[in-house]
Amino acid sequence: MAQDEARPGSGSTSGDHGSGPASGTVHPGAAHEGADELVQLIDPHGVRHADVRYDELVADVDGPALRRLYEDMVVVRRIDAEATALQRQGELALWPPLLGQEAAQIGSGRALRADDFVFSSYRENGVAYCRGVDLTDILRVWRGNASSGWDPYSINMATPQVIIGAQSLHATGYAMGIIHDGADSVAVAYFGDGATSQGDVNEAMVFAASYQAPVIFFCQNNHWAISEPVGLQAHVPIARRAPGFGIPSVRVDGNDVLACLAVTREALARARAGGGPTFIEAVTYRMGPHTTADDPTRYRDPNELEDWAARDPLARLAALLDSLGLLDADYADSVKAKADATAATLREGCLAMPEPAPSDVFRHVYSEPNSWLDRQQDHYERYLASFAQASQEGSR
Ligand SMILES: Cc1ncc(C[n+]2csc(CCOP(=O)(O)OP(=O)(O)O)c2C)c(N)n1
Ligand SMILES: [Mg+2]
Repeated sequence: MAQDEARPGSGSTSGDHGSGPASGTVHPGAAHEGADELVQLIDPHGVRHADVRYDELVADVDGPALRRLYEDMVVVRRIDAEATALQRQGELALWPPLLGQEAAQIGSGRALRADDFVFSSYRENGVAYCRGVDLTDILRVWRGNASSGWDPYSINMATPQVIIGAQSLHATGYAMGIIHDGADSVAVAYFGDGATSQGDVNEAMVFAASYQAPVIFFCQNNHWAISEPVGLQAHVPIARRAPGFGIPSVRVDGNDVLACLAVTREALARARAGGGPTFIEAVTYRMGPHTTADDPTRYRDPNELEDWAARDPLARLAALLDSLGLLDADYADSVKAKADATAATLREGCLAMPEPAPSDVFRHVYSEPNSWLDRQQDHYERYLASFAQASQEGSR
C-alpha cells in the first residue's frame, strides 16, 4: 500500500490488536501482513473501540483524564492560531503551524515523565506545552529576538532543531548516556516523515539498535515534507523501515490522542525495562501550511484537506466526550475561556519581549572568551558607532 493511501479509517478499525503482528506492532523479522494497520482506540466519529492489547495501557484514563487531554488539545490549537495571527500581524518572522497534529503531540507528550528528555523539531510546540515551557520562550526565535528559546534542563526538552533529523542523533546519544548513568529515563526524538530520508535518522537507528538505547523515535507522518508528498519518499509505510534496523515499530492513528498515549506508554515501558528503542509512526495530517511562508494551495488538492478535516483530532474527542455526557455547555465555555486566556498570555509575552542589542549576536557563541570573536565584535561595534558619528557630522 502506498503511503498516501494509508490513512486512519482505511485499514481495520475493529481495534482488535491482540494477536501477534496483526496488532499493528512490527516485530523485527516478522512478516509484514497486518503491520500496516493503525492502532486506533477512538475512531473519527468519536466511537471508542475496545482493544485487547492497548486498553490496559490507558485503563486509568477516566472521564476527567479524557477531559484534561481535550483541554490540552484545545489550548494548544489556540496557542497555534494565536502565533499564526501574530506572524500575520508582523510580530513574528515565521511560524510553523501544528494544526491537525494536536493528538499526536499531546498523546505522546502526556505519556512522558518529567525526567525523560525530548529532542524535537520546530513543529512540536504541543509537546513543549506538555513539558511546561514558558509560552514566551516558544516565540523568541520566531520573533528573531534570540538564538534559542530556553534552558533545555529546565523542562528536559532541547530547543527545536531545524536541521532535519539531527535531533534523532542527539536523542540516541543522550539515551546511551542514560544507560551509562544506570537511570531508567527515556529520550524521545520527534521528527517528520520527510526526516526519515535523512542519513541522521538512519544512523541514529543503527546506534540505537546496537546499544539497545532507551530512545523512542516518534515520527509524525503528516503526509508532507514542505511540498513533497510522503508517497514520493516512502513507497511503503514508514513504520516498516525500523524492523530492518532491529527496532520494533508501531503505526498509530496520529489523530487519536488515546491511541497515541497508549503506544507511547508501551514504548516507554519497553525502554525503561531495558528493551531498547521503539519506532512509532503516528499517521496524521498537517492541515495548515508548512510554515507561514508557504502556500499549500499551490501543490495540494483541496479534497485531501477536506478528507482529513473529517478526521480532526479535536472533533473526535469532543464527540466521544459528548457521548459520555462530559461536554456540556458550561464545560465547553470554561475550556474556551482557558484557551483564550492562554492565547492572551502568549500575545502579551510576545509584545513585551525586550529587543536585543545588535552585539548580543556575539553572546553565547562560545562558553569561554574567544579572542577571534572578541575582535569581530569590536569591529562590528565600531562599524555601528560610525553611523552615529556620520549623522552627527551631517547635522552640523
Ligand atoms: C538537513 C536539512 N535539509 C533540508 C532542510 C529544509 N527543510 C526544512 S523543513 C523540511 C521538510 C521536513 O519535512 P518533515 O520531516 O516531514 O517534517 P514536517 O515539516 O512535515 O513536520 C525541509 C526539507 C532542513 N531544514 N534541513
Ligand atoms: Mg512531514
